[in-house]
Amino acid sequence: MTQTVTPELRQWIIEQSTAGCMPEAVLEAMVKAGWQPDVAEAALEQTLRDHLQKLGAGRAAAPAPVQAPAQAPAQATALEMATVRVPDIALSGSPRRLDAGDRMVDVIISVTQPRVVVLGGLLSHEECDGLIEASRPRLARSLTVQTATGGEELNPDRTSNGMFFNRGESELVKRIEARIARLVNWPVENGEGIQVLNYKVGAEYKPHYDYFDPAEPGTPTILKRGGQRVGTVVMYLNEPPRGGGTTFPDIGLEVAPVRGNAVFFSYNRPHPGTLTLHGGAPVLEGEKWVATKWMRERVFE
Ligand code: PD2
Ligand code: ZN
Repeated sequence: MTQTVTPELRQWIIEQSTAGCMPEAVLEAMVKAGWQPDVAEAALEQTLRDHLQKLGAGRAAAPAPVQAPAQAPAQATALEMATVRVPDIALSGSPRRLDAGDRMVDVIISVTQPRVVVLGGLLSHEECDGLIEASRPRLARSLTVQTATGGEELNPDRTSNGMFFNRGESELVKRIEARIARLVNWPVENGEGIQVLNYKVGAEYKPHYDYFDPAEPGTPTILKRGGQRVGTVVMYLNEPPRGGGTTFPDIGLEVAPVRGNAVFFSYNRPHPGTLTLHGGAPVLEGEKWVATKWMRERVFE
């Protein structure tokens, strides 16, 4: 049976990709809809390649019908070109423990869609206390990057106090940054400075995405420095007796704040389809201290 790729299918592929769907998901949907896998892959490949070329060169691509699977081209495929690399933890073979260079870290939970990994013992108790004490005198009511202008603003959804360390500003900060970089396979230079947050009873961080919203007018200014955020590590520095978990509403996951543990998650595009909506649940008793490390696509100066 020969299947011919129609202009409507090409249009649909472009719409899905523009809406933030991953090429793999578009391919899966095509196969489910009855397209032969090799025809679907060739159609996707050709359509994305033409579309990327059109965007890049500003000229229209000739709508050539796609036939049999093409010979694998020597250069990067359009699928590869459309795939963004993000920080990730080497979990093939389901290791229980990971070598973070100067310390072994436990894998407590790992989720693939979205990529979320809960790590046990990323920090020692002494390191947690060291971050808290170094940050305490510098705490101020948390600001959030204001995507409307690229500046910073008080955010009512985030009722914590916080501060940023400069990257590499102390031996402790340097050691933790090197450990995270090795674990998530992402350069230290692409990381923002570690942020420490302190939540009192009732304080919370309502569900949000950590990437910058492309629809906001201030986002292009923010992205000039290192590009998009593509990964987050939230480290728990203490244990509130009740409340204060990190929630992922899209996947029904709540990570308990356990001293020294951390949750890592990544997002390959600034889109809710990444399922990385997450929040800090209200602290019900005691206080909560966390340190957050955000990773950018490129060097963050
Ligand atoms: O403190 C948390 O659990 C939390 C939750 C969501 C921190 C962040 N986001 C963050 O720092 O981005
Ligand atoms: Zn967040």
